[in-house]
Amino acid sequence: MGPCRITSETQKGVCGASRDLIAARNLLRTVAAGAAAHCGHAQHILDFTGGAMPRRHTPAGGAGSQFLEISEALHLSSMGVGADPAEMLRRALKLAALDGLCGLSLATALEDENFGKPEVKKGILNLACLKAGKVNIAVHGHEPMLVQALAKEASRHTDVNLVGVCCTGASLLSTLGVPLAAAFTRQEDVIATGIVEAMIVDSQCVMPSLPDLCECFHTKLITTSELARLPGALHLPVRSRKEAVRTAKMAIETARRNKKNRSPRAEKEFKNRTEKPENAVVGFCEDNIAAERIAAMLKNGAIKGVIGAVGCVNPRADAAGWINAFRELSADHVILTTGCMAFELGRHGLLTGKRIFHMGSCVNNARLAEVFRRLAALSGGKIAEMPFLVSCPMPITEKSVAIGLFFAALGCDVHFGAPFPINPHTGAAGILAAMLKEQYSSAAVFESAPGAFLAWKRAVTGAAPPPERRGKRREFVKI
Ligand code: BF8
Repeated sequence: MGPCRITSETQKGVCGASRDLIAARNLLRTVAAGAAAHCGHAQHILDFTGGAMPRRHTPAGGAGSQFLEISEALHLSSMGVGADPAEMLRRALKLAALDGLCGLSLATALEDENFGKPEVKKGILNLACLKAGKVNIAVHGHEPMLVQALAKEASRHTDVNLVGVCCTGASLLSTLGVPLAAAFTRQEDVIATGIVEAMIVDSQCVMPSLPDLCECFHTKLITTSELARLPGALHLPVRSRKEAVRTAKMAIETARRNKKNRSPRAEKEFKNRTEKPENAVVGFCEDNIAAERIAAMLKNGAIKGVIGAVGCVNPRADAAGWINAFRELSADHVILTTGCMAFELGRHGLLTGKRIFHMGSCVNNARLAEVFRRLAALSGGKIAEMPFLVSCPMPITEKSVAIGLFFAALGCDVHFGAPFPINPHTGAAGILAAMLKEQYSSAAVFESAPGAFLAWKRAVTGAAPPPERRGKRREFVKI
């Protein structure tokens, strides 16, 4: 009895659950968790601003009904409730669409309205944007309610260097051009430089290792979310604009006072590092991406398609291989990127704003959806008829899976690398494929090897692979 794992097609669990039921149930729970994070993020901004849900983002069931859907999905997929894999998968796709409306799009619209719309600008990335001679403050997480007040307050202190981490950092980079020190996998490295006086975290993708790690250095860990508390951290809540201003002042003061505790050895070691800040062009959004030009390039064949490179970067995957794959594809595709993938592409010097465009944080995948909608409209077609693909090559979190299926629900083909959100060889994957094809005119592709993914992409776009890849085509699984 438990955990629900089955190794063969004919086997059933002690309770009678089949492999397909277990696979479908797991996918639904994954999407529910991802949607809960994004919809919660949007709701927290609404709570912060005291605003109401805008009409265009209100689901058919009324404001707040997205949370009921999430709750129903968890109920349905718990032990001994639903036993129909098709119903689970239907719900998963519905929830992914709701995630797009009430999570990604709503959070993006609220952030634009309250914290400013991104503008194209130069930015810098990686750990080298920390400064040995300054009080370094890193702001990390996903819900950027503090950052405007923090950036304003930081600008009053010439000795303070503010940097971002993860999606709060991507948001700060896009709107204010604040340097982005790290994405998810490198958040511990920021503290381990030994020259960060405070790390202020809000919510999501904040490693539980941070309190222990901060114990090893002088870094003060500050939490701001009522939901995401960390043991031993200083909690300075950000529940309103007034509180954001107060917390920003207190956090900066705490960090400035803490500089005296920095180890001179850590400072010396940091100065000896050879890594340089990586330049990038950032701040792209649906309003400044030159959709007419991209539509014209699609029409005249200058590019073969538009690819969204989204989601996490997994140290267990061939991250370098994926970066090379997108580098290669950028020769004849426009690539829009967000979240950790955007940081990783930037770290490799690829965010030049020519073919690969930084579109912000993971909730800002709503911007990709809007660009797709506009490109389809300019081309006189539907999203499903356009050469669009969203690739999520290393989906660590549930959020990445919800995002991928949101695009599939829009009619866009979606690629998932490992770990696959559903075993593509199960009957459940077959049901999902049929639903995507019949109801959403889309497909899902599962491929964990960058080279095989490239071969597949070349095959579907009709382009010849570069000479070194000829003869190396592998099987891929398209459902
Ligand atoms: O939401 S890409 S590891 S940081 S989940 Fe997290 Fe994955 Fe990074 Fe932003 Ni998105």
